[in-house]
Amino acid sequence: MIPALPKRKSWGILEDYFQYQVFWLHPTFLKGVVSAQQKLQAQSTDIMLCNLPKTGTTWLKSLIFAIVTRASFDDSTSPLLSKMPHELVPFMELYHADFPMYRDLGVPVLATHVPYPSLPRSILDSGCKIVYICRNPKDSFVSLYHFNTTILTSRNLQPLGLDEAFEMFCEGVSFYGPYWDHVLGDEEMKDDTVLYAKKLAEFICHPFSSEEHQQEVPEKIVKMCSFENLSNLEANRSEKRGIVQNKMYFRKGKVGDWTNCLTSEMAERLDRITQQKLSGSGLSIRF
Ligand code: PAP
Repeated sequence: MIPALPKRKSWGILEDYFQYQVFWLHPTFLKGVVSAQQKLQAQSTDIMLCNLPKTGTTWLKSLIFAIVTRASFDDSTSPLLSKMPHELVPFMELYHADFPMYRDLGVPVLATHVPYPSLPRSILDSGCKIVYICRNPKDSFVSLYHFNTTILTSRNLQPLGLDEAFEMFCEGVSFYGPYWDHVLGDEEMKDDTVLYAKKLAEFICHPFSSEEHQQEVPEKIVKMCSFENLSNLEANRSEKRGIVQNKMYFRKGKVGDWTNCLTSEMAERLDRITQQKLSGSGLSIRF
């Protein structure tokens, strides 16, 4: 099937992107997506975390893992203190292609970058909870650009220049892009993380009790999962998964870092595209 799909040069990695359904992917991920679409056996108790790359996967994985496992672990015993969140919450496209029932540590949380309309039918039929996180396109683009550049440089490959990567992103050609076809929601989580952690816990059927509120359990979880805490842990600073160093998932963790990378012309162009693409949808993204 893959050779028949529309193809574009990718952001500098050797493999091209192929357009499957609406989004662009490297063949390795594409095979995993198709296989998960065919084989995944979702359970009604599963919690699916869906989002575009570089929009908050690591942060949300850590928060959801901490919320769901808080009866067994607290902020001094959590596996999050010694393992990278990506090790604790498996990625559907990589793990569930071959192990459709796999749940790491028995925790029913899975993550995927597949957009909603392309999720495996079994997820939609199971009635499981789906949590979607989104981040403004300028910071998402800049984060993806830095990640891509770091990986390619570490492998002595030539990364795509900023202007060319930006052009492709605007055209919708990026890892799991187009960005605009994928997103919904906005970025309140950064402003009041404790409030949104409480809402999240309620939504995934793990609400905090009044006793837990008194003991400030939500606050402790948010602190444990903060960029400042996670990025300083040994497991996230020095370990590696395949060719990717864990510390690459913890760059700055800030809203608005795009100002250090994009010209005002580029920013205006991306804002314009976002406004056009989302107009009439009822969705809004804060610029
Ligand atoms: P992924 O989709 O490839 O797993 P993802 O975790 O979504 O990546 O994105 C990484 C971004 O989240 C980085 O943003 P930056 O490049 O703009 O700095 C990273 O710093 C940020 N990040 C990682 N962990 C946290 C956290 N606990 N809190 C806030 N931001 C975080």
